[in-house]
Amino acid sequence: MNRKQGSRVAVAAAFGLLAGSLLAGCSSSAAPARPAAPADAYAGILPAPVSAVRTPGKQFAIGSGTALYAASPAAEPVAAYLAGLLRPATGYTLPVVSAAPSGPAIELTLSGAPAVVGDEGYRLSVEPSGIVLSAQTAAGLFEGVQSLRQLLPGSIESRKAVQGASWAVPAGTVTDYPRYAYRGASLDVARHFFDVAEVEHYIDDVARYKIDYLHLHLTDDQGWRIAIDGYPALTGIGASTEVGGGTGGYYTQAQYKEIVAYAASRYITVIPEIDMPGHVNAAESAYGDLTCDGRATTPYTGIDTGFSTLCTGSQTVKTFVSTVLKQMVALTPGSYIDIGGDEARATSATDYAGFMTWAAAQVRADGKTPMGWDAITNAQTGSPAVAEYWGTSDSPTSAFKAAAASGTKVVLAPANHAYLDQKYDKDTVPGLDWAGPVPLAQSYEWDPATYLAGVPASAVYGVEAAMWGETLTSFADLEYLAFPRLPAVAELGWSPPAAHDLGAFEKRLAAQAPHWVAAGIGFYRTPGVDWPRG
Ligand code: TNX
Repeated sequence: MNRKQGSRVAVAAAFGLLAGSLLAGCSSSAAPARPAAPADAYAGILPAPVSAVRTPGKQFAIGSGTALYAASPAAEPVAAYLAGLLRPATGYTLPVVSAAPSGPAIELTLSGAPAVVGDEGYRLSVEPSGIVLSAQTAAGLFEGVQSLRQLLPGSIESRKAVQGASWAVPAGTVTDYPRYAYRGASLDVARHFFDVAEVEHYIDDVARYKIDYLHLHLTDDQGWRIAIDGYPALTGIGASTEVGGGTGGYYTQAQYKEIVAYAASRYITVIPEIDMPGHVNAAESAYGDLTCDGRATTPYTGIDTGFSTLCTGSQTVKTFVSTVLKQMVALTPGSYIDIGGDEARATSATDYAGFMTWAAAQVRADGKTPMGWDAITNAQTGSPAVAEYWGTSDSPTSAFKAAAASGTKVVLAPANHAYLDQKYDKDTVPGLDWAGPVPLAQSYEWDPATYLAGVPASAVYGVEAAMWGETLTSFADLEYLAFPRLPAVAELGWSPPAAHDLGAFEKRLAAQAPHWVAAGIGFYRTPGVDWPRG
């Protein structure tokens, strides 16, 4: 409708109306509507932007003479990143320059963006004469680049030159900024290990959808994945296996720093999670004095939870935990250290509260903010703190509500919506199903602001798409479970509530598919989306 009329309407809103009328028109039909990708590239930007207005009939074509103009030194890394995205498929030189070029250019600038875009937003303006991407920070420019790449044909993602393609960007303007400051993706590298290259690959995957935190679940019963000076057996023994009995693995501290730096180059902050006082069998298989009977446990390769506990009252345990936390603090430029705290069924409630209160204080004493699963609200974590809700009901405990009311920030990862490790439907493999199955629509159809009864919208810090690793035996498994549900959770974190519309979202997804195919991202062709062939 808006496409034909060329009306200057915010595409996100107009698209919602279009989808609504289509669905209404089909309501008597047995077959569900299968939304095709939007013909207007601006309606295909995912997460849906705050405002996207196409200028009909005009475009800017990236060509062999196009330069990438970084108008300030702070814009240079993002311009270089953009060049890295565009050069392989186009085969063009696309020089990054620091002086205004006389010819056609894509300009990245830290001046001129409206104040409303804030720390992570951007304005993208495409005219026949050139493209100007403006923001107040390099992070905002980076998010704008993610939108810009989506306006190009999917083949832009090819890592080999594509002959005979046209690299036209339709003209228009996007003004965009996030709904929530926290848009997380978690990755469990403990149940199955993913090496540095795989983690970096996943960082690139999630960065496309404007995720800004990577929560790395580094330790669990089945594996301890980070080297800690002074405790060599953590990696010697604790890292030597994984679910199913594979060889496991771990990151040296140098490798971990590499992951953190790589994430930072994508404006993503890594949050390390050292899970305690439960989920510690791997550590206890390496150091028997972490248990109360002093005996090392047997390495564990199954998928049960809740059976292990640190001997919370022991000085040996406290020395161990404070050493680990101090080293993680030193490896972490970000604000948060996650101390886990979930499923501590082998720890008494009193021991749990005392121990997690102490662990949170360790983190805070080293200048970081403690984060943990929702049960940490049973301890006195102090303020600020972040509690991540993973339950499947909308009724948190009174301790959780009290914490949220008194300043604890809430990250929402309700398992029946945001757990990417759950099966899509009963027949899909891999995946667990204790909170599922979680079909695409279920991962999208909830509102973080109103989800939890008794938790004010003002306490909601954001959302997280959680990826547990029990059933992940390869990187392909990881992408299969993440796509297309990760974009659903990412959109809840970024897009304004007014843009929320399942039919329009499914069209945006269909528009992503050619990019995924060209980039080699595996995905599940969920029913309900008119996935293009190929
Ligand atoms: C529950 S979510 C867990 C994890 C499992 C996950 C599997 C949470 C805080 N604990 O230990 O891996 O379910 O879906």
